[in-house]
Amino acid sequence: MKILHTSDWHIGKRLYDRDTENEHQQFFDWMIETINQKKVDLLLVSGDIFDIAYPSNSSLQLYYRTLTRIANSYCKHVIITGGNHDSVSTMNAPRQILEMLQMHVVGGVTDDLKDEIIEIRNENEQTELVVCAVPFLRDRDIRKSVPGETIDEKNKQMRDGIIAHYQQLANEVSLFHEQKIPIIAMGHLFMAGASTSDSEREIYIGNLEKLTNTNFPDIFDYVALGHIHRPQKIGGSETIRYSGSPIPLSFSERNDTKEIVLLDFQNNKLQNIESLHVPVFRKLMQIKGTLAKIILKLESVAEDDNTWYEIFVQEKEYDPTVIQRFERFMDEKKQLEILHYRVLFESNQQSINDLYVDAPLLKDLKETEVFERLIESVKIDDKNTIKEAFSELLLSMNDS
Ligand SMILES: [Mn+2]
Repeated sequence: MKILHTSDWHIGKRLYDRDTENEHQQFFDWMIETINQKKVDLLLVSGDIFDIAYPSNSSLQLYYRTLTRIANSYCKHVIITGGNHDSVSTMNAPRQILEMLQMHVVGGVTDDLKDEIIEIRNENEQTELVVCAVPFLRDRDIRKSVPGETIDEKNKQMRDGIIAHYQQLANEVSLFHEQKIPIIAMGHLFMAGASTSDSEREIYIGNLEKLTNTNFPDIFDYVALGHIHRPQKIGGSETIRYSGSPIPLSFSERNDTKEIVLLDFQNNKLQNIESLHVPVFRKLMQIKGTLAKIILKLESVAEDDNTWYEIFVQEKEYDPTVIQRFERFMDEKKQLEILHYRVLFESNQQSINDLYVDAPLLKDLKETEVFERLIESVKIDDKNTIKEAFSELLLSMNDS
């Protein structure tokens, strides 16, 4: 039995003002081709299907079109879990229709743990594999909040709650394990030592109490993780992995190799794990330097170049003509896809222009960055407590 592990599609993601629909479409084309070529039986998607809780109609259309194409491919089973970006109700809405296509959706935790246990059966109705499809675990799913507790206590309880959840599932499926049926767990969470990029919501990552490999019961043959956008193994283990996002979701991921993970089970044993590199559908490039250097570099770009650029012009001395000259250059080179640029001067000129060129746009800042700027500008004794309270509020907002 061949299984494909992917996560963090983030359908509907925008990079600055561009949507990534073309890139997603090209990824899905490639993935379905790969499914047929490699004869994949089961597809696992570990959370963050959509970038936002209430996706646009065109995002939903792309999702359903892709699922329909998968239903008509070699792959006969699909398991999808909700991530922290996904709304439980959006994910669960088409659940019953998708069940008819052998597609299982676990949008969020329910009262019944068995909803997370999915048996994959062969033509003879024998269970060949069991998947513990754990969605993103929200605070309210696993923890009772107590007034007055500190964020450290809260984090520790969250971590203990996550560990207990996996342990309960392991107990539930232990009979299958005794019958030597392989068991896979899914998860959408942050593990200690994971290397992050700019595009995950960091609130969860701020937790002091982190999960490690030994927190997973050892009856799981493989743990298919989502949430972190760089593909990686955790704690040197081959079988506890993040597949990462299939397309770069921020310029900080511009040099990462994206992948999906192919598992091969033979005679109830995991025989082979292979990471398949996703082709680069859209190159992202960041250029930093003086205006002269940047123009020189962009001058030599090929006519049919479709790279998306992020540009930082850095000059030593203040010169108001730099912006004008750069904008004129961009006017002449309209085919260049410059998504974002900023002009910075090293010398500290005290002029109104300075404020203009140096201030980042509000839309380019994250909520925490805006709050931190505010906190740094006022006199408060205990800034850390205020920042923690803010993170906590954000967390509960994003959880709802
Ligand atoms: Mn994600």
